[in-house]
Amino acid sequence: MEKTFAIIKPDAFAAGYAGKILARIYEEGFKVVGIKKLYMSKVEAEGFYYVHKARPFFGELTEFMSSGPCIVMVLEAEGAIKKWRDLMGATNPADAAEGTLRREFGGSVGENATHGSDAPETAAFEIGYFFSGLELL
Ligand code: 3AN
Repeated sequence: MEKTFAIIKPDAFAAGYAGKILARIYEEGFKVVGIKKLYMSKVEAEGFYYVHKARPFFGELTEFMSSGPCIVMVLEAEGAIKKWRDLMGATNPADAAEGTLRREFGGSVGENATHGSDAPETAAFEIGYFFSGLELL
């Protein structure tokens, strides 16, 4: 079993899509090992996205991620990292396949409803950034 880290981003949370996204998560067979709502500060968002700090959209991205509450989760399944990224769809909702979360709930490449880890090392970092071991029992 593999774990991945996921976010229902501020755009999707504010629009009231959290329930529908969680329903999809359960329908697809993920186990929700950790879940909480939080309102990230700019500094916390910058720490989370530090790998993107040289990218031109870093300021926009961290402003957006600290613009409102979100839901952070740890999801478990066989091949959870790829499985969750497949369910999310392409980064740009306009390119995302029919039936994916970003296609259904995303508005733009920046405000694209969900986040998911892209590799085992990033999943380990991202899970540890937001969750303690005790929260994942
Ligand atoms: P993904 O989240 O699909 O792995 P990345 O790693 O390329 O995509 O980008 C990280 C996050 O940065 C994305 N989720 C997206 O919200 C944001 N992002 C990517 N490209 C842009 C862009 N051109 N303008 C604004 N935000 C972007």
